[in-house]
This record gives sequence, structure tokens and C-alpha cells, in this order.
Amino acid sequence: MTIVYIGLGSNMDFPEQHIITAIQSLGEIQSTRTISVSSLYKSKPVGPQDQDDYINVVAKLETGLGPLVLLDCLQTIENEHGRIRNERWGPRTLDLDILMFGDEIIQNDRLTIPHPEMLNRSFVLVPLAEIDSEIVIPGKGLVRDLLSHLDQSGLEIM
Ligand code: A4P
Ligand code: MG
Repeated sequence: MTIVYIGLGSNMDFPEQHIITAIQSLGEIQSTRTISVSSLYKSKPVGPQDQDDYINVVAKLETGLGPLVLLDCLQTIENEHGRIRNERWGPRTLDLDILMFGDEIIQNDRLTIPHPEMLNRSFVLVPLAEIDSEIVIPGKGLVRDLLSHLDQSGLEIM
């Protein structure tokens, strides 16, 4: 079994609702169970500004699946939420990113883990630290230390 952290984000069509049903769907993935889920956080969009605020959450899971099978399951859940892939960093009904997969560093055409943008994003590191402030991001360091360099203003706990 492997401990994995998933970042959830939504900024369209009642985002809280997408996040809450997505958390339920994560718990229904084969060979996988939910260990903990952060609070919901609201923030301004990173990237194009002509889109609504985001709701973000981090979930900690334990899985017997490999990373690519887990990614397939996450993309199925995204599709069930009517996700249409278009503009990079554009609005989305549901985005599910694998932030960390155990202590693995993965780089292939479908996956980059740890997620490359997570270090720059308080809406990822703050909920991650809420779940586990002692966690080490493989190759990067302690989440608590990484967070101390980040601007956390504008992030609102719900
Ligand atoms: N992929 C590679 N690595 C991973 C990984 N670790 N986890 C590949 C999941 N997928 C990964 O994803 C495109 C491809 O990335 C997938 O097919 C998978 O093989 P996508 O979600 O369709 O595409 P995207 O929207 O271009 O990229 P991404 O990385 O999901 O977007 P971001 O970087 O997450 O940005 N502002 C706020 N406040 N909160 C947000 O949540 N999110 C975004 C989206 C922009 N601004 C935001 C937020
Ligand atoms: Mg994504």
C-alpha cells in the first residue's frame, strides 16, 4: 500500500458541490481508502484572472494501485464531473492532481510527481500542512519549511 496525496480544485458550477462529491468518489476507487481530508479553501485564480475563485482541498489516501492506474481512475472522476479540457490553467469543474505518490519521483509523458507547481501554490501547501505538517515532499523538503516562503494572503479557509 502507498500513501498518496491528491489535490482537488474547482471553480465552475457550484464548486463546493463538485469538491464534496469528488471526495466521496475518491473513497470509492478500487483498492483505495481515504485517510484524511483537509478543510475547504477559497482563493483567487492562479493564471488567467477572468475566471471565478477556486475551491481547493487536499486528500490523503492509501492505495494498492500503481500511479498510472490511479491517474486513470482520477480522470474518470473528472470526466463524470463534465470536465472539458481546454485552456491551460483555465476554468474547470473539477481538477484532480496527484501531488505525491509515496516517496516516489516520477517523470513520464503522463505523470510528473511530485506535482511541479505545488511548491508555488499556497492553496496546495496550506491544506497539505493542515493534514500533516511534518510531511517531506520528495526531493524538495519539509512542507512546513516550504510554506514559510509562500505568500498565504488571499487564501480563505471556509
Ligand atoms: N499530469 C502530469 N502530472 C500529473 C499529476 N501529478 N497529476 C498530466 C495529475 N495529472 C498529471 O492535465 C493534463 C495532463 O497532466 C493529464 O492528462 C496528466 O497526464 P489537465 O488537468 O487536463 O491539464 P491542465 O489544466 O493543463 O493542467 P493542470 O496541471 O491540471 O493545471 P494546474 O496546474 O493544476 O492548474 N488557481 C487556484 N486558486 N486554484 C486552482 O486549483 N488550478 C489551476 C489549474 C489554475 N489556477 C488555479 C487552480
Ligand atoms: Mg490536472
